[in-house]
Amino acid sequence: MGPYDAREEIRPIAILRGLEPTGEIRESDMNLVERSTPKGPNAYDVVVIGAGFSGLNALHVLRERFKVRVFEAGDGVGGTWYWNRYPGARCDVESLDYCYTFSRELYRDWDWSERYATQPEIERYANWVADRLDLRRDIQFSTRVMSAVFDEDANLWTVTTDRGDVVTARWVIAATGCLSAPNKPPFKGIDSFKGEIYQTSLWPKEPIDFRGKRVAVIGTGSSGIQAIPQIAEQALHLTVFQRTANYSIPARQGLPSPEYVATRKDEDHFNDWRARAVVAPQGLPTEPMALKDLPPEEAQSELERRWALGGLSEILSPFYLVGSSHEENKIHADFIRSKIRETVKDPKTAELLCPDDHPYTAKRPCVDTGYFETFNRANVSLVSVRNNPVAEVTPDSLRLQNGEEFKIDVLVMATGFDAMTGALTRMDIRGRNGVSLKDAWSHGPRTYLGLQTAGFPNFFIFVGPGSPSVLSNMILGMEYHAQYINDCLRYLCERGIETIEASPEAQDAWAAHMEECAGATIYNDTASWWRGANVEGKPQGFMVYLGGWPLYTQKCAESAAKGYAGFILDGQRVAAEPVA
Ligand code: NA7
Repeated sequence: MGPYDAREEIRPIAILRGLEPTGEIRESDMNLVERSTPKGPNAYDVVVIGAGFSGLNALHVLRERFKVRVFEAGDGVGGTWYWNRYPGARCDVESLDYCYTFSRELYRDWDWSERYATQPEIERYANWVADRLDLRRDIQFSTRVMSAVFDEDANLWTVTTDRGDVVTARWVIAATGCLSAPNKPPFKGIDSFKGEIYQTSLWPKEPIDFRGKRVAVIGTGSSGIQAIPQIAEQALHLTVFQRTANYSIPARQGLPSPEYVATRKDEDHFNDWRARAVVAPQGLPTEPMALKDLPPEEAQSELERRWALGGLSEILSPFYLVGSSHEENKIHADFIRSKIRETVKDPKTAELLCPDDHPYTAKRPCVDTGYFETFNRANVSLVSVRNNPVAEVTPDSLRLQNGEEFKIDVLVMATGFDAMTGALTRMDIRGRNGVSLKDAWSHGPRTYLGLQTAGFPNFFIFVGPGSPSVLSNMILGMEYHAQYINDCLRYLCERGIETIEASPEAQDAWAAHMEECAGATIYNDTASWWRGANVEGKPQGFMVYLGGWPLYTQKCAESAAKGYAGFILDGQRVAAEPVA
C-alpha cells in the first residue's frame, strides 16, 4: 500500500461527459474565496454536518480549495455505519459495489472479506479512508450541530453546536444521512419499562448478552430481519412483533473469489464498471428481462436460478418492469411467497410472514441470512400487530390492544427511521426571514434537484430528498454530489458570486417532475418510509427521485452547463429555464 496520491482521483462520470460548467480554476480564484470569507479561528468557508460517507467525501473534495470544518455527533467516522451496530448489521449492497470509487487506489487497496460486509468491517473501512486521506484533523467529534442560521446582511451562516461552538460559514452542507434520525414510536408506558431497551440504530458498543432472557423485537424491516436470526441464537425466547410482512431474499453470503476481486480491481474493468454503474447503480447491468413474456416454466426456472445466487442485484437488476408493471411484479411476489411457505414449517406462521398488502419492492426489499428459517426454532414466535397494535409497555411486558400480554426482559426496537428528512428537521435551520426548514417542509420536503431548498441560500444537501438517494447506489450518489457541489462553489468563486439558492419556480417544477416520475411506478400507493408513511403525523409524498440515475445526472449537468439554471445567484434568477 503506497501513500495516497490525489492525482489518481477520478471525476464522476456525468462530469466526464464534457458538461463541466467551468474551465480550470485560476490562481486568482482563491483570492475571491479568501476575500469573501471572514478571518478568525471560528470562521470557515464550509461547514459540513456529519462525518459519514457523505461528509468524509465532501471534506476530502472541498478541502483542497476551501477551509472546511466537519461536526460529527458520534465519536468516530462512519455515520449510519457508526450508529447501526446491532447484531447482524450488514450492508445489503455487495461490498465491491459499496465503497468509494473516486480513487482507484482506495478501491484497489482495501480488501473486503465477504460478499456483503458487516457493520464492523464497513466502520473499519470508513476509519481506514479517514486515516488514509488524513481527514480527522478537520473533524470535530462528539459534537452535534444544534442550529444553523443565515444572516442575510453578511450572507453567512452561523452554526452552533451542543458543545458551545459558534462558528460562521459561507456554505453549509448537510451530510446528515437518510437513515440517521431514529423512529421511536411513542408507546404508552415505555419509560416505565424496567428491563433492557435497545434501538437498533443506537446500539451500544458493548455486546449485549441475550442468554436466558425473554426478548421482544418490534419491527421487521431490514434491521429487524438482520438482527432477529442472531438474537434468536442466544435468547431464551424471542417474540417478533410484526406489523407488515416483508419480502426478503437470501444473501448467500460468502467470500468473493480471488478471480472476481482481481477482475473488479483491474484498471480497465474498474473504469468500465464505473461508467456503466451510472446507468445501473444497483449492480452490474445485465440483459433486461421481463418474466411475464416468458413461458411460466421458464420464468420459474429463471427465478430459481437467481434465488440460488441470492442478493438484490441478482433478483432485481435484470427485471426492469418489477417497479412499473403489476403483472410482472406479481410473478416475483408469488415466487417469494412460495419460498417462504417452503421454508417455514408451521403453515400459520408461514402465512403471517407472506407479504400480502404491497407489491414486491414497493417497500424496501430486504436481504437476509436465515431469516425465515429462524421461525422454525422452538424458541421463536411471531405475533402480528397489524390489526392488534402494541397498546402499552408495562414495567415487565408488552400489552397489545386486545389485552394480550407478553412478559419480557429485553425490548428491541427495530422501528426504523424518520427517514430522509428527520436529521434535517430535527436541527434548527433557519434561512431567509428566519424561516425554519421544519416549517418550510411542513407539507413535505421540497428541493430543486435534491440539492437545495428555496429560501436557504448556500445550504446544500447530500443525497437527500429530491435526489435518487436511497434508490440508487448511495456511494456513487455521494461522490456525484461532492464533485457537483465542489464545481458549483468553484463557479461561484470565479465570478465573485456570494449566494446560490434554488428558485421557488424551479423547486415547483422539480416537485411536478418528481410526481410524474413516481406516478409511472407502482411505488406511490404503498405506505413506505420513502413516502414518510412510517412516522405518525409525517407529511406523505414520495421523497426519492424516481426518474433514475442517468436522467438525474443529466438534469444536474444541464443546469450547471446553463450557468446553474433554476438557481438564484446573488438575488438574480439565472436566465435559462429551470431544468425539470
Ligand atoms: P424500516 O424498514 O422502516 O422497518 C421498521 C419496522 O418497524 C417495520 O417493520 C415497521 O412496520 C415497524 N414499525 C414501525 N413502527 C411500528 C409500530 N409503532 N408498531 C409496530 N411496528 C412498527 O427500518 P429498518 O431500520 O429496518 O430499515 C431501514 C433501511 O435500512 C432499510 O429500508 C434499508 O434501506 C436499510 P411497517 O412496515 O411500517 O408497518
